[in-house]
Amino acid sequence: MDGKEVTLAGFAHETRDLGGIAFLVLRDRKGLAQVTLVKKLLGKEVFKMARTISRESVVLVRGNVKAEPKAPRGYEILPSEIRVINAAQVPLPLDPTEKVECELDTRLDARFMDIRRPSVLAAFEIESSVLKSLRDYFYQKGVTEVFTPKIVAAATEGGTDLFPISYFEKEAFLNQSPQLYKQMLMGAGMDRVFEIGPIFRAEEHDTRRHLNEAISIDLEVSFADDKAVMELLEEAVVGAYRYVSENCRYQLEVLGLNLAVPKLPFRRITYTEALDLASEKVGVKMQWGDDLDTETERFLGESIGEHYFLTDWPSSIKPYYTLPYEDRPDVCRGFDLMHPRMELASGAQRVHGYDQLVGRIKEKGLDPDGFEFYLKAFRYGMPPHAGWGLGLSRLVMTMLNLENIRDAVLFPRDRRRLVP
Ligand code: AMO
Repeated sequence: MDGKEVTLAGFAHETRDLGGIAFLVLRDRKGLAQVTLVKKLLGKEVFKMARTISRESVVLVRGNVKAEPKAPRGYEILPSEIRVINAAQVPLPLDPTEKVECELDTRLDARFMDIRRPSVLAAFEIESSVLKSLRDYFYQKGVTEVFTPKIVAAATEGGTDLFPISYFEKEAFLNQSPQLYKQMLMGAGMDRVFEIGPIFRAEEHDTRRHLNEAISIDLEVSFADDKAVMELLEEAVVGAYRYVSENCRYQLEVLGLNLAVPKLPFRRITYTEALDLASEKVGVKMQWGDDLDTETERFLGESIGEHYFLTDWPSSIKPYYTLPYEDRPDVCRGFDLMHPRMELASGAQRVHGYDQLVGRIKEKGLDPDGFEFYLKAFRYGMPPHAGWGLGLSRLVMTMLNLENIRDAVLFPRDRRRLVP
C-alpha cells in the first residue's frame, strides 16, 4: 500500500519523542503501525497534541503509507489528521506493552486491559480457531449441534459438587455436565449430537487446571462403542492442532511457539498397564481400584511424553452410566484422554439397558427416583451409544503451553473470584 491514503484507528501503544520528530505507535489485534510525526508537516499545535497523547487512548489517524526500511515491518504512516477519539486515564492498571511483568491477580482484576496484551489476546484468538475447527469437524461428520439446559433439577455425576440456585419456589442447580441430556437425545433418535457450553463444578479446588465454570465440548453418538468415539476424539484434537498451525501463524509467532501437530493414533494404555508402569517408580504403590493420583499422572505423562488414552478403568471408579465389559463386569468401557500434563477429556460407552442402569445407579449409592426423567428415556427403545466430554480450556492451555488454566479463560471463575 506504499503511497496509498489510509485511515487507521487503534490504541496508542507508545509515543517516542525525538524533538522535531516523534513516533506514535498504534496497535490493534493484528499488530503495530508506526505513525511518524513531523513537526514541519503537522504544524506546531497538532504536533504538540499528538506527542502527548496518553498511552492506550483510542486514536484515529489519516495519512499516507510510506515504505521506510527503518520502521518496524518496513512501513510508516505520514499523518495528515490525528484525532483522539477517547483519551485513556493515567496511570494504567497494567502495562499492555508487556514490558513490565505483573501478577496474575492484577491482570485478572483489569482483564479488559490485560487482553490488550498481544500474547494474552493471541491465546483467545487461537481458542476461537480451535472451536471453529471442532465445529467444522463435527458438521463434516454429520453431527447435530444442540443446547441443553444449564438450570437443572438433579446432579449428573451423582456427586455433591453442585451450585444450588433458587428457582421460584423450587431448588435448582447449575448443571455439571450435559451428560444426561445428550444421552436422552440418543433415545430421541438424534443419532449424533454435540454441544459446546459451560459446565459448573462447585469443587473447592485451588489448582492451575480447575475452575468452577468451564467450557466443555460434548459428543454423543448412537450405535457407537468406546473405541469408535475415541477415534473421533483423537481426530478432532489433531485436527484442531493442524488447523491452528495452518491458520494462526501470526498468533503463534506472538506466543513464540512452534506448534507440533501430534501424530495419530494416540497410544492406548489400560488402567492396569498404567498401574504397572507407575509401580516401577519407587514410592508409587497403588492398588487396583484406586483412582490415579496427580503424582502418578505426572509420572505417566513424563514417561509417555505425548497424548495417550487410559482405557479399561475399574467399574468402581467410573460413573454409573459407564458400561462394564460383559465378560468382566469389574472393568468398564470408560476412557480418559491424557496430555502429558493433565487429563483433557473423559468418555465411555454407556449403559443402555434400563435394568442394568438402575442397578448401576443403586450400586453407586444413588436413588433411581431422582433420575426418573432420565431413566424414562431408557424404557422405550434406547440405542447403544458412546460419547465424551473434552475441556476446551485444558485443550488450549496444553496446546499453547500456558502455565495456568486462567490464561485460557477470558473471565475465570474460581473459589475466590467472581468479578469481573
Ligand atoms: P469429566 O467430569 O471428566 O467428564 O469432565 C470432562 C472434561 O471437562 C474438563 N473439566 C474441567 N476443566 C476445568 N475445570 C474443571 N473443574 C473441570 N471439570 C471438568 C476436563 C475434563 O476432562 N460427563 C462426563 C463426560 C462424558 O463422559 O461424556 C464428564 O463430565 O477437561
